[in-house]
Amino acid sequence: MTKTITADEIRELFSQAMSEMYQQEVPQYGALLELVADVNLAVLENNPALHEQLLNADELARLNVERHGAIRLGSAAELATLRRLFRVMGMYPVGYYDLSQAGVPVHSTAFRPVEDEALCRNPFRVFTSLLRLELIADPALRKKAAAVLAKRDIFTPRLYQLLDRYEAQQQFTPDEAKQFVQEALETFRWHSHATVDAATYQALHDEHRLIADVVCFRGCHINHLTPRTLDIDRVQAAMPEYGIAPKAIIEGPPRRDLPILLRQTSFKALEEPILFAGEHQGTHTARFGEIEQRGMALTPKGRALYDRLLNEAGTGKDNLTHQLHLQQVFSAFPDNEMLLRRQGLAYFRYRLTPVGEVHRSAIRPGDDPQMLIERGWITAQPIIYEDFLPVSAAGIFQSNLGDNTQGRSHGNASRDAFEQALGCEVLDEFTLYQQAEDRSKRRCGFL
Ligand code: OOG
Ligand code: NI
Repeated sequence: MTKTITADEIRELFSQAMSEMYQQEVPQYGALLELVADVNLAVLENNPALHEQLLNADELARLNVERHGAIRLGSAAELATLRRLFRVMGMYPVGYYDLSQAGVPVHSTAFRPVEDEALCRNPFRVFTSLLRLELIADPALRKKAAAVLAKRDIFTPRLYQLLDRYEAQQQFTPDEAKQFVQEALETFRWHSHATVDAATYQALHDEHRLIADVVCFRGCHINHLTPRTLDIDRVQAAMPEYGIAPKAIIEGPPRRDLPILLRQTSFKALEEPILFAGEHQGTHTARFGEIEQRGMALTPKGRALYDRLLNEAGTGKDNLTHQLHLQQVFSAFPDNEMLLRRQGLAYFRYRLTPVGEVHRSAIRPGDDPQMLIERGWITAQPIIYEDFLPVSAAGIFQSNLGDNTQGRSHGNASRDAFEQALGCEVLDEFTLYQQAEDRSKRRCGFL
């Protein structure tokens, strides 16, 4: 029998290869990785309780391999092939994000693993956006962009062969997997030669910087990679020391005892030399670095409260004022595990304690988990949020598009069109978290 390799293993190889490539391409990302590792180590040293909690929740092992990336695609066909590519690595599209509300002419999903074990091993995610050509106002420019995109193929011929082979066999040999990782990497690589002349680039750029970024290159270069930190405020404060200029404001909820959802910040995109068709020299800014701190996943009820408070808080100009204001507004969001649980605001994963194991047969479907916790038979751990936030994503996009791109609010989501391009429906994040919680309840015996 030939040896095979699992989707988890291929994802791990790919995520590692991608990180190495990006460190070569954007050395500041390497500096950021060092800073994040230093801060994470210090946090764990100073906070044995957190160390213990992460260890028990199987969160510690994945911390150092954990990252997400982002790409922007130009056509439905590209998105459909990316879906095939990510499937090989056990990554499926979760969620629909409409960025047009923030004046960014794309809509997006996140490809990520969905099963507990896969997430625990390596939760590599790729935020994947599709350009919406129909939002280009000038019809001539729209046609031009479509024509340029129609001429490119962002995948290598060998990659298509490998995808066909994978789909026929439903598996790869280790050697095929190695080839697959190499070929897939080509799609995400940076190309300093633009495929258009300077005038076309400028026209697309003037319509929206993002359109030039998507349309004018041979591939869908990875535009950032994001390690996970345990203390984003500390990383943000230390960035200048490491020669990195952070964006003004940390996106997402404020600092809390029990972190919720996702907090993010980034450093500004680099200005990189490019060569236009016709050999004119120019520059392009697209690629940057980002960090994130993840907290617990919220139920629809918790999320509605988050969205309401975030909206109420608005955005501030400097981080300190903004964070203080956020903290005031978010005092309405319980920061206590029992309240979060009892009010049904967040998802939890339940586990039997050794004592609980002994009493397993006495636990009945419908038992109140709070009672079981108080007896010391089960523990509840928050389920970590594995997804993204549209308002934060818009803030990250904006910070790299120059501060003068104000929201042109097209504001019309087009989920059907996105799913048609993708070739399937996106999975619903809330359903996935609910299923994870329910599985854990069933294992304990009270569901
Ligand atoms: C994606 C921006 C969104 C995040 O983490 O929310 C994002 C992009 O700039 O292509 O990466
Ligand atoms: Ni990101």
